[in-house]
Amino acid sequence: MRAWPAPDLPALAVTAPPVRVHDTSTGGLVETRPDGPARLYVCGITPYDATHMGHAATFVAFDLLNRAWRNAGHEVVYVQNVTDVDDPLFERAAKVGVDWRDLAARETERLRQDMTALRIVPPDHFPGAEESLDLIVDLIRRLQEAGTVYAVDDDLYFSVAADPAFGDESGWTRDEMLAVFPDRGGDPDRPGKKDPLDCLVWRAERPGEPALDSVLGRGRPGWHVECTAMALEFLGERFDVQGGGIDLVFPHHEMCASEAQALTGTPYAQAYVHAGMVAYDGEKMSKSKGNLVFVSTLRNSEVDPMAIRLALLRHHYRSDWEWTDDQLWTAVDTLDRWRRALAVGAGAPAAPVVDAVLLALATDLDAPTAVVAIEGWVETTLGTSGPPDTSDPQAGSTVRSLLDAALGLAL
Ligand code: 5CA
Ligand code: ZN
Repeated sequence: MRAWPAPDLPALAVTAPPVRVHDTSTGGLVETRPDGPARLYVCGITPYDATHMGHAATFVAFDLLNRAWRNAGHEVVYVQNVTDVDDPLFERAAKVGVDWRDLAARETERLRQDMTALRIVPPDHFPGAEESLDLIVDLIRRLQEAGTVYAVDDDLYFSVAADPAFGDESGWTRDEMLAVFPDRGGDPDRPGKKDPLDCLVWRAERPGEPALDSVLGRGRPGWHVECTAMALEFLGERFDVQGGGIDLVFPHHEMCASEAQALTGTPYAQAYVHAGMVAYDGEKMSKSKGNLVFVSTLRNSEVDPMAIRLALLRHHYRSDWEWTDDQLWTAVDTLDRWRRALAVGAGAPAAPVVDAVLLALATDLDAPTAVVAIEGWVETTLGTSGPPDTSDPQAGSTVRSLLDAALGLAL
């Protein structure tokens, strides 16, 4: 699919440090060491509703990674998928009486506009599952040939026993996995399965359900194998970072990793990076619960998208936090001060703040620490407590470029 227009990325005069991120599978910080272009896959939306603050927070987090890599001198190949063949989309389309393809197209277009407004660097590949059907089916057939897939009635399951490393991505015990599997799309109790944790890779057509034509017959792929196929196709084996929200640690990323590992014998990704969950009204913001704040609603109320972005950046991407509207209004006031400081032209010395911001972002994408460093420069430049410091004649333009290149804030 078509992605969205790229924002300008100002070049910085200094090179940022190597990027370290928290890897779920090892439980600690790892340095990314891209061999050639840095390769990133982020699990994108299931397009049945508009982009909410939780999605936006996750996409901003991986946008910080993309920018940190670029500022460290790497090229980046970024893939973000659109899950346009899956149950929640079909269910919503049936409920509201619209064609599922029309619903997916409408919400994907809204995402493009939201991502453009938030200055998210677009993916180089933005594949939908339906348009990728051939390569997904091809992967299922290769899994079949490798003896890792079996049939239950007319459906096909991936056998987790085929992967000795199953469980390594999440580090979860079987009991922990079994406890959440039914609520996260799994069917542990289906008769005929070899292991309750095996996951569906092909669902044969059922009366009244959408189905696609393929060499496997009429039906549709399972969710996990869609992402595995798209990631391997566009990034190859052992790509640098698999990203997404922490709700995807199990089963989604575990199953993706297992399918790839069973087939290729090599790890799927080098690091698994997960963003915390944004809540609203006391619960995880989710389309199924309906407790949502949409980016598009705020955009349509003339809210400055840079204030939305700053409100998100004030939270570390790995923390779970709750959205409240006052955070947005605080961000509007903060940006007003920042713009006043930038308008001075000269300002407090820029070099230390450049170093502090780039180091914070290279250290597990620590945007809150970067924001504090900017605040310090703004207050010194404006002279909030003492005389204004305008000793660096280039400070305004240097900090403006830094904000844009590293944090995606174009002021
Ligand atoms: N289409 C699948 C991934 S292949 C999916 O999870 N879609 S989604 O629309 O539910 O979520 C899109 C992305 O936003 C995923 O990376 C998901 O982990 C993340 N996400 C969903 N809800 C939240 C939330 N409340 N807070 C933070 N991130 C979230
Ligand atoms: Zn995914």
